[in-house]
Amino acid sequence: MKYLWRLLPLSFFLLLAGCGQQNLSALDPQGPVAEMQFSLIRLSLYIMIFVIVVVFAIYVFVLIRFRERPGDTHIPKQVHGNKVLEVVWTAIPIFLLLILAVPNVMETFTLADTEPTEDSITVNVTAHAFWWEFEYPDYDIVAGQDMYIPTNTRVIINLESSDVIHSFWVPALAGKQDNVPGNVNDMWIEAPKEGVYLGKCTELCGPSHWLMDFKVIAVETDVFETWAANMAVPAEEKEQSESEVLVEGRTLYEQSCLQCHSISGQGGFGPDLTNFGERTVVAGYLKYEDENIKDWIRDPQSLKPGNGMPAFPDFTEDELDALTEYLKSLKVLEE
Ligand code: HEC
Ligand SMILES: [Cu+2]
Repeated sequence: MKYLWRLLPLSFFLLLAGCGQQNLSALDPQGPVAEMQFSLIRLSLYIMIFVIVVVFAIYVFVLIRFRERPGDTHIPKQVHGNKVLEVVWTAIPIFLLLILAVPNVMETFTLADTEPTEDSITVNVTAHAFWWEFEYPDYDIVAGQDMYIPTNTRVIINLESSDVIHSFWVPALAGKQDNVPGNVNDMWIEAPKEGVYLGKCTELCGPSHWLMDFKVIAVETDVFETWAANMAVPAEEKEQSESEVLVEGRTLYEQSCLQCHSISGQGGFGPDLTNFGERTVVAGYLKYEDENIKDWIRDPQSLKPGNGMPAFPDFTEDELDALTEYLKSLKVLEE
């Protein structure tokens, strides 16, 4: 047990050292929005520490200096109504609150400014129980689960919901904001470097709320432009593989899945799968493995209770293999 403690800093370090991946922590802020918010957190923390230290110091001093000694009989001098004291302990909190208020008010205006600029892009984020849809109005495309954005670009985000209240949170990039049905909330983010920024729904929205994960993937501007252009290619203009498995997979897909899952189309009841072959997880959280894709198709409800996809228990193993191969072949960036 004694030695286990020594491992603690190490495990903490390993936890933080996910390569190129920004974890679910607001304490390692990335980009202007998160940095501003973190600096406000820090400022209030410093003020609170200052207040606690001063109050406790006075408390301990008074405890010792004015304690009752054996044989004490006289009553200490009464200072009730002392004007100087009253003014001092009113002025100090006012002063501290001013230090807090000025940067807070100033930065709130900067953070609330979601006017699109010449270089900004806009993403309409719709939350569904229990997945995320990202619509890029300037590019006329829709993506599921992975939100690609260009680095060092102001990204204006409009938050909507198709069912209940959800909340959009990418801790490394910005504080959370709610997706409220029938209402649009907006915010902006900017990612300073390439990488994957983990995101989560943070409003209890149903039985699989805790599995409602997504990713913001920041890439260089030219990669983003390629991604967006390829996402926009209509399905019928895409080169289709002649491979027997893929043809079978595509046929099954068109029969059973296309009604909900668009490929190079404008959204559907379920996540767009145009670039499913480039996901790193299945349904937001399952490891990206053939077995998991097949398990998901067979019985999505046992993996994510209450989600909108029906079970497909009747596919044969071969059919599932073909579907899985086809799904994995859906790519827009790599070949
Ligand atoms: C009735 C509509 C519907 C049908 C039909 C349907 N799905 Fe789904 N599917 C969904 C919904 C909704 C989700 C999102 C589930 C969640 O994560 O909450 C989903 C999620 C998925 C995912 C995970 C997507 C991701 O981005 O990780 C895969 C893979 C998938 N479906 C494959 C299929 C396949 C293959 C078929 C056909 C055999 C199919 N689906 C048929 C509604 C449907
Ligand atoms: Cu949610």
